[in-house]
Amino acid sequence: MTQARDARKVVISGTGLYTPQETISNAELVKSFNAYVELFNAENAADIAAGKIEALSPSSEEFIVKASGIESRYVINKSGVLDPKRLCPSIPERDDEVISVQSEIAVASVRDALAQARKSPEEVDAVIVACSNMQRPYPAMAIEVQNALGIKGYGYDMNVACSSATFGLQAARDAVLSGSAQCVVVVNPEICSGHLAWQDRDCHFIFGDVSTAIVVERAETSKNPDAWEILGTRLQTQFSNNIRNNFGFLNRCDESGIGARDKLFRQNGRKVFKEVVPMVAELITSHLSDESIDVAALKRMWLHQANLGMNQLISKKVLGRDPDAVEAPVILNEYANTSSAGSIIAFHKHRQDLASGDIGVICSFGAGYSAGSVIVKRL
Ligand code: CO8
Repeated sequence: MTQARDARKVVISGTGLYTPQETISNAELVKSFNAYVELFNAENAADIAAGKIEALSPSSEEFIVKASGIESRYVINKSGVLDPKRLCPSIPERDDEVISVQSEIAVASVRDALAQARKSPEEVDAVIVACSNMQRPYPAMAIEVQNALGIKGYGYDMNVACSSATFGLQAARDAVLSGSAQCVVVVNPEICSGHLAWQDRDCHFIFGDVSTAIVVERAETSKNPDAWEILGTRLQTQFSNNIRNNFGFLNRCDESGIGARDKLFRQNGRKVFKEVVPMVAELITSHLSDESIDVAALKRMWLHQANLGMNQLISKKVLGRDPDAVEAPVILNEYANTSSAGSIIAFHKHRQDLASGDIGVICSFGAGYSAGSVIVKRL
């Protein structure tokens, strides 16, 4: 009987993290942005004076920290982002025969996760690349990652913006539960720097690059004593244009829109803040209730890392009081918003102190809108 129950237990048996080597502090970012503003305003002085275009305003470190809690970010390429005449990462294209940069960082994080799970690639039979932006439509990034690691079985890509990791976790758990896979790796290679309008003062500070990976399998096959049972998953989506990116394969069919601002990330940050906080608090609260878990038993919330104030408010709504420093760990001060990877970085770095039987929630939220809640218990 116990064995039969164990066979239905699905666990996270390892997580992995790849962090790019280059960082950009707010001071460096603001300096190069403000140099760009000066250049732009000087080059367009006549049109600005004639009222044809508006002068650009400088950014400020104080605003960034106060509005978001972000202090720095990691990027694949720093020099291109900080060049005021470019403000875009410089990432050379590679031959088809060479692994793509997104798969390369994905593979690094999968290796880290497999080492923690004490698994070899031969023991994995599915790869889900779940993230906001794929480097190309096909062949799927997941199949390239699978090939690079020598994993059998299958791989596919999925995109639910910032919620991709939790949606991937549900897909992985369902596959293991149904028996269609034995061990699934979910990987979140986020190269947000490539989709960010670094020229836009409202959002130039928000994102960073990183890759995270998660190994999902049955409890009975797990070799890691630090495994976390997935007690339940809950996903929600609700259409909104408040976070949007119109980049896509049809762009070339209307020349007038090529290179326009709407082909990169843009948002109405205030509206997102106001609308997503209650949605997420309600998702976590109702999910806990449906799993018959008292909120007092919730030891940790590994939340999506977009905005410090947002996380504090969500935690407060769920707990009914202010969270203490360890209950809702923050990594966005160092990493910025890394889209789907944020909650997984928090889980990766801030779970070792919890005891057997402790319960926590991994929760993502973002464009779509989309939100995902994954309740886990340390075995
Ligand atoms: N420096 C100085 N001043 C600034 C700056 C700046 N950099 N930027 C704006 N200001 C000014 C504004 O112009 C405004 O001035 P005024 O009052 O005169 O109009 C004032 O500061 C206040 O501006 P805001 O109202 O915009 O400031 P907020 O306090 O709302 O803070 C935030 C802005 C930080 C964006 C905040 O609204 C926020 O974090 N909201 C939540 C957003 C969120 O969580 N979004 C999730 C998006 S991520 C996602 O879904 C993944 C997408 C896929 C990833 C793609 C990768 C690129």
